[in-house]
Amino acid sequence: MPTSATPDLGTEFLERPLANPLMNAAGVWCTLAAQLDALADSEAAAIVTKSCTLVRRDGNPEPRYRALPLGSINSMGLPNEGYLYYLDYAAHHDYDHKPLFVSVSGLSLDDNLTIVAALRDVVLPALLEINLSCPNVPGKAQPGYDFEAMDELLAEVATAYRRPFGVKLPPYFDFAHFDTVAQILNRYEHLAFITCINSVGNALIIDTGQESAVIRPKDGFGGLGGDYVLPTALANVNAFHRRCPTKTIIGCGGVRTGEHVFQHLLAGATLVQVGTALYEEGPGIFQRLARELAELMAHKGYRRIDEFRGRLKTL
Ligand code: RRO
Repeated sequence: MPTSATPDLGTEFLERPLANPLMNAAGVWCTLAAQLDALADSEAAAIVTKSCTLVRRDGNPEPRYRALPLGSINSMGLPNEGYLYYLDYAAHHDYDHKPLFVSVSGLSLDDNLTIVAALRDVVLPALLEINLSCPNVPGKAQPGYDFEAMDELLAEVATAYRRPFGVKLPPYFDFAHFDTVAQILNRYEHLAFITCINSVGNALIIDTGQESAVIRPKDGFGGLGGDYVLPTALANVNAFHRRCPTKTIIGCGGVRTGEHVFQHLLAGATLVQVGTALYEEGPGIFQRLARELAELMAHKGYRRIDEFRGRLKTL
């Protein structure tokens, strides 16, 4: 029954209560300490850092990000300050205020294991998100599309880390791939959360007037985000929600309005990340999304998220 009372946006992530389900997507507004501080000061209930490598990287040549009428294309190429910078940030973060995820995207298995061991040894409440899906490093395939490599990486990380961690997956487009990946993920008890999806990799946007690609790296090939990817993101969230009932799903992809947040939650997400729209609008977006989500829930008569999370109807 519709009610005018303000809905409660509170949720829980790995047993920790959060004020709302919103956070940034790794890579957006999170490369430098000042950006992460701005997220800490925003209405986002959690924060994730830019994916880090063993050593600092400038990333790919510019232009490497382009806003589009329906989203964005990027080929940033993992520009980051190196993992020690993010460990130092994590050491000074106020975890009572909000959780901090550290995204790790080493360029090899050994690099990943070095970073993971360092994160384990500093013994912070930071949450590890292993990025299996960067589409933009020339000459490097995504582990998320090489199932054997993914399994080996997860086995090594799970053994080395011995604490709950999560993975950031690329989008999949076939039920056979959903099944295979879910089977691999379900083998690892410490794998506690799954973030779906990274950008839709290696798209090509063409400027007709210029007869040209719109970003410089990789002859214009880059990862799509924004409106273009919402249905793919929802499908992946729901596919892994169905197949991995003991894992927590974080939705990412195409979130620009409170309604999009609602759809991710309905598909089975517990937290919802914002990428392209945060890039375009800045950290003030979290207040707007929280307000729009609350308005939609009030209109539908929902008082709490757990009244509808994961309850997508099918026909
Ligand atoms: O830095 C990037 O080019 C990048 C990364 Br690591 C990623 O995971 N996803 C993306 O769209 N861009």
